[in-house]
Amino acid sequence: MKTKVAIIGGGPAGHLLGQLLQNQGIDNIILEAKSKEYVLGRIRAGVLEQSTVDILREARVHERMEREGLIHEGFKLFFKGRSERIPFKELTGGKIMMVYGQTEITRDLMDARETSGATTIYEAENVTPHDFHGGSPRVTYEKNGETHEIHCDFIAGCDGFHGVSRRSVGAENITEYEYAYPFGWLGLLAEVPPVSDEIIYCHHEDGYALCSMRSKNRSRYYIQVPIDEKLEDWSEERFWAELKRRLPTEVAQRLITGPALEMSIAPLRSFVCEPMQFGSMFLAGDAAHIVPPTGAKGLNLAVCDAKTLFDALEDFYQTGSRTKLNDYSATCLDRVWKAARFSWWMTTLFHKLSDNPFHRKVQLAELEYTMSSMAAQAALAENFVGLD
Ligand code: RFL
Ligand code: PHB
Repeated sequence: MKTKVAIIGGGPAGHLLGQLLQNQGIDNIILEAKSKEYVLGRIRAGVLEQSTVDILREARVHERMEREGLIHEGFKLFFKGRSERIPFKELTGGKIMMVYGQTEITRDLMDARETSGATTIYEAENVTPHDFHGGSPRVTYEKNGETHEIHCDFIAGCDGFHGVSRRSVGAENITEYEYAYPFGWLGLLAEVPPVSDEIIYCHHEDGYALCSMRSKNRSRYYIQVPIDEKLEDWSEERFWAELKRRLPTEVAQRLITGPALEMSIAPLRSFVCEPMQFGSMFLAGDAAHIVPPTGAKGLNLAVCDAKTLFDALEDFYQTGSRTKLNDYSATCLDRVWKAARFSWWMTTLFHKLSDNPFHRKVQLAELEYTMSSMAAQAALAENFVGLD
């Protein structure tokens, strides 16, 4: 087989890149290790920056998002019995966030791809990129016991943190920066109305809590748990009781509980690899970087990478210039490190970091300072809605 761009991974980064290329008639194939149903069954992010909304519009997968997505203009912030609000729209000259699940974006992109007739190979096994430093880049994979080979101009490694693309790069060509936090998030999704029409970030002495949503009838809640916590030790009743205990009383009293559609624990990690380009292979999204979800940046970064790579590929196919391709790493990493910094800052500000009361005192001082300073609130808002 032959194509222009072989895309490894059919998550949001891979599917969006495929859609943008497809719209411009640039031939591409997506190789996804899992089935379509498995990919759509993963519950992950839900908060989109304005720039992500704009890119999805450009990709022409915006109709359902605009119908069903919820526009947010601020978020709530609870600490030490105080209930505050960050009006980010007001503080950023009009920028909003959109609540629309990653699962829904992926579904919209899959539907658009099916309509376009582009090729996606699901349940592709042993996907392996070859010769991306040489003159004949290609990707091999196995399906139904047979080995296949795809010759291509470029390989896009969009296969997430545990994917094969980054692992295929020799250690001498890559630098990895990593920090694993000693806690994770226990998340629960339920078909109940959200406790608030805005997202709530809650600092509590026993650990962080987050109240979010996917729609007016579907809520997503998280609580901080130790990294070695076992999911089987958490019944739904125990989750709801602990969430209520961490929320201010008047909010806990309003909380509507219901059967869980999904419950899972996600470890929190900061990770960046440099560079993001290796010859004719480019990494995009979680394959190149992971941020803890506290700043809601992971999916937004993946979308920005896919768009930056698309712009560079489009320029190459239109003009023959490699300038944008050669700038890909530097362009992405500038934004990635700023998001890594913000996500780390939000994480260390809100979570219980240790049993040492010094940490909590400093966190409370920082939260109080933030609420007393318009400049600090503006900096928080500017980073939350996404830097240009
Ligand atoms: P994805 O979504 O991980 O997609 C990668 C795809 O590649 C496939 N794959 C392979 N395909 C072929 N061959 C291989 N060898 C392959 N290995 C893997 C996988 O099956 C998958 O379909 O990466 P992408 O596209 O870069 O998108 C990134 C986002 O998914 C991610 O940044 C966010 O979801 C992160 N994240 C969250 N971000 C937020 O902003 N807010 C959140 O609440 C939030 N919650 C989460 C999260 C990530 C989680 N992970 C990674 C476990 C919750 C979880 C549990
Ligand atoms: C979510 O809705 O899953 C969500 C919201 C805000 C975050 C992280 C996750 O910061």
